[in-house]
Amino acid sequence: MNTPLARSLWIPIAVALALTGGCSEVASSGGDGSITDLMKARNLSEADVSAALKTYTPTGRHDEYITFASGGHGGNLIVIGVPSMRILKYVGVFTPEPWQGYGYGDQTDSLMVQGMRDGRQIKWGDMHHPALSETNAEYDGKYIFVNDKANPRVAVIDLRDFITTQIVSTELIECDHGATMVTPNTEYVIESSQYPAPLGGRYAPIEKWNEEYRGAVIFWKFDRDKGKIVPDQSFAIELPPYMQDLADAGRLDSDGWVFINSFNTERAYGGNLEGKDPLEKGASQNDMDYLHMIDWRKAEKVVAAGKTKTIVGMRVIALDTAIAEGLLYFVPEPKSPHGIDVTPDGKEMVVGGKLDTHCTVYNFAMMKKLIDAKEFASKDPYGVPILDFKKSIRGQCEIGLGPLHTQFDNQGFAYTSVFIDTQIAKWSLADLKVVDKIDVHYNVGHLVTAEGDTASPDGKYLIAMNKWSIDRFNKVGPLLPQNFQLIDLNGSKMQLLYDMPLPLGEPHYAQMIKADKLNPIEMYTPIGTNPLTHAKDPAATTADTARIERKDDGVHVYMSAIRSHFKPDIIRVKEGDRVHLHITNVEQAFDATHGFCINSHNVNLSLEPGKHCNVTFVADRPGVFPYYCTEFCSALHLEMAGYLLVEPK
Ligand code: K7E
Ligand code: CUA
Repeated sequence: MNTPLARSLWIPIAVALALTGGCSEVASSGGDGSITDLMKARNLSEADVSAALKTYTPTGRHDEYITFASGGHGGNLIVIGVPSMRILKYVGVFTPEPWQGYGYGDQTDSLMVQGMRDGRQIKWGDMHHPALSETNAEYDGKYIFVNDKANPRVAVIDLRDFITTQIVSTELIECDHGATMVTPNTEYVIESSQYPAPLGGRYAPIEKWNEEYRGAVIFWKFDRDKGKIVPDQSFAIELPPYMQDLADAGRLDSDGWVFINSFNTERAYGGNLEGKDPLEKGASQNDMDYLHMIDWRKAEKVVAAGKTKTIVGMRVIALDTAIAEGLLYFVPEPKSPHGIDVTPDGKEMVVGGKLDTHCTVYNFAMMKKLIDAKEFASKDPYGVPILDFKKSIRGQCEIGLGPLHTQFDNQGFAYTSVFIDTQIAKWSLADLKVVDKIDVHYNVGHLVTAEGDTASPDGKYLIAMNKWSIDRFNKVGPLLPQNFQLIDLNGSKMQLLYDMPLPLGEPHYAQMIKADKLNPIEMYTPIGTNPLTHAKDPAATTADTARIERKDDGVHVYMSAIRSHFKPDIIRVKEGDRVHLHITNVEQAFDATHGFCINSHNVNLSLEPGKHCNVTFVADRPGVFPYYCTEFCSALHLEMAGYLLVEPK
């Protein structure tokens, strides 16, 4: 079954070759001519102009939707306006982000510490799946969660100010992928593993795969009032050593359940240098893998009854217990599938075939009936009950080569990304028939539609998140940007509107929310607010209380910032002193942000209006160190500076 994968490489290359003959440049604008002259001068068709009119957003106008896209290897979250496709922000999450001072001061350093794995600082993340917080299975615009697949971690971003406020990680698992997804009222943030390993970071020989290696799904308890994940109230369920893949939470009819698909139920682990089949061959033998169904409400009760063991601080329901308590069921799914997406009404689950040309539509009521009647077709080697495939599905839709992820609109249509065909397929959920297809460029992974994974999708817009861009943009060397393609869903035929290069990582997934559901603050109040607590910092300063105090633990500098000075603008310390800077931006004018940096000390802060930052460092080198404001805040911005004087011992 390696042909489709091989073809995935060939098709874009063939397309590229076909295109190399044609010139795809657009001439420069033809001065003040009429529209027709402009079209001619720039070599634009009517379809081009219609696409431009649908995305062009004049200065001062705002976008209707906001997309939160994963930043992939960049480890940061990207905020994009739709339909203009203007980038509005990168939110620092797993990777230091200098402009926001993220990772260059005490508060954000503490987040980097939360994100350590086994005591080691991790300097990057592989972000895959952002998930907006939900109330009654609708985006509520309050929080967004993201995962790091490589160093399994989950982060919480507060949408009051679009900053990361927490990172959690458990050594229980070594890699995640079914993350992050939320339950319909954000009771839990889901993180399930991908590559099995002995739970808890132990060593076991890989030949002990079947006995010692395991997967797990973690239910991170979210406390909405505090805006924090509570690790002590979280729990995990042990899973067989298959490669669990994507996850989605049931809603409405299927509320209380979580669905996770899987591949490598063959339990292959490679060994191609040791005379065995390569991993991907071993993992593609079976015609069926298993869709996991997990009853998380029942699991909560099992946890409350104390039927757990604790591994590296995490309460874990053992696989045997999960089976005995009726928490875990399997349904066959063809064949090394990829996406799993619950339909808006929560009645059905769509699974993308990946190595199979169909999307399979599972019916929750049918599956639940089999479970309630204890009617099982067989068991897996660990004793997990398996439902009958035919009795669990309503049907299949023939999609094309390499169907992956599915999103929905408000007209009863599903949209599936088709990786190998590099297309988006629009199909009817009611009669399981494709009604339209559109080419994308190239090798689409996820796609996102407006509120497309909630109980009431909006339709309107779709973004194809393409892995390859080949010939779409000017050449920039061998590493090319990703390509987000905006597609209009308003007509009966899908229309390609816009290509947006993204040059910082492979974004994978995104969420698209109605912009007016977001209600971000304009500045921090009261003055001196610490963004991590959203309360006034004990060390907050005003211009009147700015001062320098020598204490047992070092020199404390209480500093205010306002256009166009820092107070104090001279700091005198002795070589070897520990310096604690407590800086408050006392401005209350929208967008009056100051920056603060000191050379050679890795100190760089962003001080938005009302914000308070703390930063600690040792003045271990005698010398004269200018500090200055890094935001061009005023006519006297260049004068907004001062000196750190470190006197030799
Ligand atoms: Cu398909 Cu990580 Cu969601 Cu990428 S995964 S595409
Ligand atoms: Cu403050 Cu420049």
